[in-house]
Amino acid sequence: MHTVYLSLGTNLGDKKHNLVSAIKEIERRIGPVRAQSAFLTTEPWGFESENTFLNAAVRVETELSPNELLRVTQQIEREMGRTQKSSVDPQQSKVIYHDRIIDIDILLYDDLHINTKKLTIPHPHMHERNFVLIPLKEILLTKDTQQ
Ligand code: PH2
Ligand code: MG
Ligand code: MG
Repeated sequence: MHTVYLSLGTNLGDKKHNLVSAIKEIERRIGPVRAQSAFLTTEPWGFESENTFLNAAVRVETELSPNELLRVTQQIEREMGRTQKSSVDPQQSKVIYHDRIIDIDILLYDDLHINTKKLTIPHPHMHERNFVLIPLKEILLTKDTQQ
């Protein structure tokens, strides 16, 4: 079994419902959710939008490998209606973010360090984002809520 921390974010539609639905799917397809942060309302970071975010973090036990985990999180995003992914503006080598129904990012996977084209763990930007760090800190040292 592996312990992973995931970050969730949404800034479109019924945001609370989006987070609850995503966490349900995580529980069903990835593994038992052992800890869940509060839902935090945050301002868009790194791009301009009139839609504020609702962010959260969860700790999950899983048998999935990092690549399988990535595949399943992306599958949940797609099935929930995520359309545009973040992209890189080649002119300014800057990331372009879009409003989204749901974003599920892998923050930590045990104490693994992975750096491939598809996947970087720990998440390379987590340390500079309060919308990630505040929910993560809330659950990092908490006990499991279910066995
Ligand atoms: N996600 C981003 C970029 N900016 N800002 C907030 N507040 N919350 C997010 O989840 C978020 C963001 C890239 O995925
Ligand atoms: Mg993200
Ligand atoms: Mg993402």
